[in-house]
Amino acid sequence: MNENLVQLSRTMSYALRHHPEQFELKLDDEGWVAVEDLLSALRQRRQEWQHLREEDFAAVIAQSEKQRFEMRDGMIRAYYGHSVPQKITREPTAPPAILFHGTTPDAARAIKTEGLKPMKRQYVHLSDEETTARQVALRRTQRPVILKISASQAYQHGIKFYLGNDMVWLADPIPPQFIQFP
Ligand code: HQG
Repeated sequence: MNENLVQLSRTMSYALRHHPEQFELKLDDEGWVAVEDLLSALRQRRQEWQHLREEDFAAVIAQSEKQRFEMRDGMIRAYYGHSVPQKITREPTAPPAILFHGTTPDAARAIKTEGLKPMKRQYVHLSDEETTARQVALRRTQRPVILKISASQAYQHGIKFYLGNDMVWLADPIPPQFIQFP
């Protein structure tokens, strides 16, 4: 993906996950905004984006290694990662038996006593593949700690899980009893 598209993708994440108000946007309950509204906000933002079109969003989506945005019927949203104050509603879904979370040694120590928390985001982020969890952790540390979550067990105890995209699962806080540490 070229640098201009990377920059566009970052700004789309910022607007759709964290600060829509800085773009005069309002996310609906499920995080959607009109493609046209995001386009016109971004066109004013940067000289290079003056002639931004829906096709540019489609290029970001097609060329990204991660599935970050969903675009259909003239609407676009982030699949996950939200930190906006208004809670983005997702459909609770039964999780697979095991999910993974990759983190740093320091965070892992805290998680051992406090459990997994969403921290600055709205949901805890998990993946169904260990390799994905490792990639997530490598953003922050050279020494990833991979936690194994007994997801179906947690689900049976009333912890809610939600599908983000095909790779990313979202969840409410997960107590340590459902987490296996290496
Ligand atoms: C940690 C990226 C202390 C948690 C990724 C993590 C993902 C605790 C950090 C997505 C804790 C939060 C989300 C506790 C959790 N005490 N630390 N009790 N509970 N933590 O970025 O999962 O590229 O909000 O382990 O690929 O790292 O942006 O979550 O280290 O899919 O599309 O607190 O963001 O996707 O960090 O990443 P984050 P995450 P994008």
